[in-house]
Amino acid sequence: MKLANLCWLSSAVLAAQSFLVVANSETEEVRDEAMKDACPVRLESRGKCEEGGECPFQVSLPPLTLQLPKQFGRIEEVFKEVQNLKEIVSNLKKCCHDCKLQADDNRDPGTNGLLVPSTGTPGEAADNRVRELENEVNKLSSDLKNAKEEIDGLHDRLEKLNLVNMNNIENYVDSKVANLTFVVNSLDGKCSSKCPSQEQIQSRPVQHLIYKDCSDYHAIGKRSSETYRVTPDPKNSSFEVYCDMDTMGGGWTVVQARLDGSTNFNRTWQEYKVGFGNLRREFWLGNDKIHLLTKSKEMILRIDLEDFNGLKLYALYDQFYVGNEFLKYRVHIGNYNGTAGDALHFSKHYNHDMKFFTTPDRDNDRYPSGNCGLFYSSGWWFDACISANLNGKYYHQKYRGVRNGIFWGTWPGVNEAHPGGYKSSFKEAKMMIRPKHFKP
Ligand SMILES: *[C@@H]1O[C@H](CO)[C@@H](O)[C@H](O)[C@H]1NC(C)=O
Ligand SMILES: *[C@@H]1O[C@H](CO)[C@@H](O)[C@H](O)[C@H]1NC(C)=O
Ligand SMILES: *[C@@H]1O[C@H](CO)[C@@H](O)[C@H](O)[C@H]1NC(C)=O
Ligand SMILES: *[C@@H]1O[C@H](CO)[C@@H](O)[C@H](O)[C@H]1NC(C)=O
Ligand SMILES: [Ca+2]
Repeated sequence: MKLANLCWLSSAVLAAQSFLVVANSETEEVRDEAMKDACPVRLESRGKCEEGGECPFQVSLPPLTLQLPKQFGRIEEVFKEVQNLKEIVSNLKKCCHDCKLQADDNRDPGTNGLLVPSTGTPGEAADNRVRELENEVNKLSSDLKNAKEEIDGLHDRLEKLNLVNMNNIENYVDSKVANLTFVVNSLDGKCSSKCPSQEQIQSRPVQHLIYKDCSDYHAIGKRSSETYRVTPDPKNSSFEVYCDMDTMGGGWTVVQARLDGSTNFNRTWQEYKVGFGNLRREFWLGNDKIHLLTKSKEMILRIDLEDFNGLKLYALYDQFYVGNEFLKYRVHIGNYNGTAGDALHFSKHYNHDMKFFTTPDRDNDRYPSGNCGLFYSSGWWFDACISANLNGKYYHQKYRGVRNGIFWGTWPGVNEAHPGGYKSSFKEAKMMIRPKHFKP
């Protein structure tokens, strides 16, 4: 029974380790011949057990054949891999050793032969290596220098291109917009004069749901000077304007007014952009709005001035266009007509036509060593700097010092003033626009 147990035990242990065991664990009778194949453990007696001595029994265990699970097939691969790893590790070790020796060598050249294969002495080898490295570094740094020079060159060219192109583009866009405005307006005129049906439609009030400027209110019979809502660009916002329905047939959209000094005109770019002041008193309509108004129709400009002596004069310009903010609100001023003199085109050296807008915080003027807007505390289309400035400080009487008041360079008596003497100021100033093809 002991042996059967042994057999069962061994098979159980093996089975527990998930081995397939050929031996049969069910064997009970070891001596049973039929079972011999199943559990071929043999027990032979060689006599009787002596008391206190050894038992003359002999157990023969059969050779064991174990079927290993297929995962064990990998063992071979693993062995190979381990072998490889061992080799790599030993190479690394050797390398490390070499490195150490090399490092020692560099500190103390010529003490060791374990260097890179070389025909010369170890010291020479080190020198060669250093020289090689030096050469490489030199080559790299000269390459880098070349690259830097090339980049700098490209950068310069790019900057030049930028400047040239920006100026070209600005001029191009400016002239195109002016041209287009002109073409569209002349087409408008042709259509309304040649198509009676169109005229009929235009006489209907429904046609005037959108009022682009004050002349459209005039066209539907509005004759009182006051604020109206206009939409110069149907795709853009509408806003309030003050309409002058009295001067020279009316229909004027007022873009600037001075009459009592109640509004400060020493303002920032942003304030001139959106406009400021009180539409019924003193104000700047706003450069964005002036742009939209002068873009929607070809406009003329009228400037009315009155001094403290009661002298009233005007200037009329047959074109007035202000570019958008990207073009720094560059102004286009047409030909002059009127009584106040052409101060906007004063001379070759003082000419406000085609000038950018400048404010105390944004210098786009033609005066290289300073900001005209800051000097004259005003936002204006400065040259270098002024022959006219209607946004200057409001003085209630003559003043001395910097000529930073409202200024019109062709006003009677202006040139007789001494540099340090009194300067005349203005009681009222007004700028307003109306479509060129307006018919009262
Ligand atoms: C518009 O452009 C044409 C040429 O394309 C030119 O002849 C004409 O004078 C321009 N008109 C204006 C108002 O600039
Ligand atoms: C105008 O405003 C600027 C700041 O934008 C200021 O430095 C300057 O003193 C002002 N000028 C006057 C006359 O108030
Ligand atoms: C409206 O007009 C302003 C001023 O020119 C411009 O900055 C803005 O982009 C316009 N908006 C649209 C929707 O066209
Ligand atoms: C100037 O304006 C007056 C009045 O509107 C007009 O009679 C005259 O023809 C204009 N002169 C020129 C050169 O346009
Ligand atoms: Ca300047």
